[in-house]
Amino acid sequence: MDLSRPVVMGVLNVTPDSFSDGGRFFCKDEALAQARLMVEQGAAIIDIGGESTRPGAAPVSEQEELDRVVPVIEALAGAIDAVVSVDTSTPAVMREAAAAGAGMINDVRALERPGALECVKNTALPVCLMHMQGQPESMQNNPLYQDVLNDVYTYLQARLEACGSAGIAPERIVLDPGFGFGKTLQHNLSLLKHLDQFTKLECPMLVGMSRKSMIGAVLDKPVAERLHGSVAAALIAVQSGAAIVRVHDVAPTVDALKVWSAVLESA
Ligand code: 9MG
Repeated sequence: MDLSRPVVMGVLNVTPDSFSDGGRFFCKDEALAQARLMVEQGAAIIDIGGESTRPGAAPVSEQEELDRVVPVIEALAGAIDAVVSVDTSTPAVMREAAAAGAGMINDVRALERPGALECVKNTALPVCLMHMQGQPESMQNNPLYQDVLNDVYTYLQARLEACGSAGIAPERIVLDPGFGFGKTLQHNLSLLKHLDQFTKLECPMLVGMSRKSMIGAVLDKPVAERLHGSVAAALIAVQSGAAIVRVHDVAPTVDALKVWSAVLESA
């Protein structure tokens, strides 16, 4: 993956209960059409998830997750000019997704599930390790940190080390502070303000704030009215060193990044 310039990862939820699109892309054909559209709009990565990780979401069975994501990955891998990423924490799903052609693993639990480190080591794929405090069912019930920046940084550093010990080379790793995952508005804003600090970990950084409640809280707007705020947040993230921005609205984000790049490359 060429990350010499920031790239856009388009979100493709194949769940009936995701927070922002409410299962709009649950049906396979619609999911495929949406993925193709996002690639035409400039997405370099399509992130396919079969289990919602929104606050309060209940877990789904391994079989259900496999049934949702594997057919979509099979149909897309090799058929689109983008990397197909699988958003999962379940080793069996990682394995089957890799066999179906996925080119990246995005794990919001940073390979903490039993067997996940070993499984990823064997796939040889790049992997995103994200910070989350708690689990989606209850993570927004009073999240607490001593110092959010230091706590998240230390956690990611420890997971990077765990990957090294498990034989996963640092060149394969992408790190993500996990906006909205067990964090208050103040935690999220503070992480965004100091996001550049995470570049010291010397791995590409992935950031996802698209349509999240932190944008809603700042703007006092519902999910359907968070586009402009989400694009602003993505720009702040790339300005602070993010290599990948995970978004629902690919076209406006790609345009914003083009303007950002043009300015950066000007004399
Ligand atoms: C699956 N998912 C939802 N939000 C996310 C975020 O902010 N980062 C990553 N890596 N995955 C996310």
